Amino acid sequence: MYRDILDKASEGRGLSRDEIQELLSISGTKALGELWETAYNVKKEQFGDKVFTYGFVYFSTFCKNNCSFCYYRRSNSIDRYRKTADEIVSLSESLQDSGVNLVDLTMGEDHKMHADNCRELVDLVRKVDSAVSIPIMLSPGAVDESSFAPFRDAGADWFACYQETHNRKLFAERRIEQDYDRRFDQRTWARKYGMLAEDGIMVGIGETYADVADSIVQMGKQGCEQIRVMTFVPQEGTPMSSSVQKSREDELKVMAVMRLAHPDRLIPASLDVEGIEGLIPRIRAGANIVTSIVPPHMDLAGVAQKDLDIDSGRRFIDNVIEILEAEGCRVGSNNEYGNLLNTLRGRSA
Ligand code: SAM
Ligand code: MD0
Ligand code: SF4
Repeated sequence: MYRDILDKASEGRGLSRDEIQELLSISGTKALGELWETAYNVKKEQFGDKVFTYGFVYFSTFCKNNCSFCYYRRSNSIDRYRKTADEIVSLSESLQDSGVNLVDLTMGEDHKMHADNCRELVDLVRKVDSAVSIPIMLSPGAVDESSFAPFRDAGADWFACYQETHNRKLFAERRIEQDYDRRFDQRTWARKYGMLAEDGIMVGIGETYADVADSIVQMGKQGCEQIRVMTFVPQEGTPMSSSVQKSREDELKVMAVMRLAHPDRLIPASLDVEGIEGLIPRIRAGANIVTSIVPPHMDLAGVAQKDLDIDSGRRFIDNVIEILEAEGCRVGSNNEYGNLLNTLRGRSA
């Protein structure tokens, strides 16, 4: 019975793989409401009313890969950009000034940045790190193990690389011509060299509840400090352009079950799926981080939603804070975020 499983989770007794799958299969307004409420309470016990905010700088949209779900896949003939180091530094500074707790430097798998053992990328991280005092997350795709120590030394605190699914067959269909194990190892390597790591999955790419349950279990085992789920948003010009986007409920359900299975992990509410409209439902389902905060009028794109809510400023920090406060949340300070990272580091040491 789902009620017993929810009670078990709220008492902090952990969840088995089968219990995770059972929770993923629940439906109906009453049961879903109970699921979200339990997840929200567990989040509150762990993190109180605090929510942290991450600024997003998608600095190069060039990519050598051909993921079937992604707008930026190499076969899509779109306009692309690559920001200069100076531009990226000043974007990061203005994000810091605006009050976000972290800057996420994200790119497509851009040949130029990956060349020569990621020399340019390491330089870039070093420059951003000397310009800002908030933590840095790096999301560069899959790189060689030899790049991790240089990333860490240059000042990257976090490394994000999402498996999307832990079903190897589905991975092969979606992340075309990419190596499952190499992608999985990115997060192991990041942690081995002293960085924090983020894993993530997508819903709506052909997965079953059994696949999602496996992912949630594997995310627990790998130990990444931050874990996420995002709904796949169909993209023009891609093989999945006419797929149907799953409902918000699907993502919220997975998010809540992640929170119950792994109470102490950071879980983002991404503004990149539904824009600002999607924020509060995700917070109510147990998220404690807001990601994909993008400054307006800087010609920066999102990933799943390349322009939704960006130039209107609706996806910028002031608006996010106002909405969170109206919900009774408090935006955590940089000091509090720094303390949280120290705790996470201590836990994985
Ligand atoms: N290129 C790097 C990589 O793939 O790891 C880093 C950035 S990539 C654009 C970040 C993530 O965006 C992907 O791992 C995927 O989870 C998500 N994403 C890409 N296209 C998406 C879409 N159409 N809908 C939802 N999420 C998407
Ligand atoms: C987000 N668009 O947080 C960003 C992206 C990459 N580390 C994160 C998927 O939604
Ligand atoms: Fe490239 Fe990342 Fe998009 Fe895949 S998800 S095509 S690696 S930008």
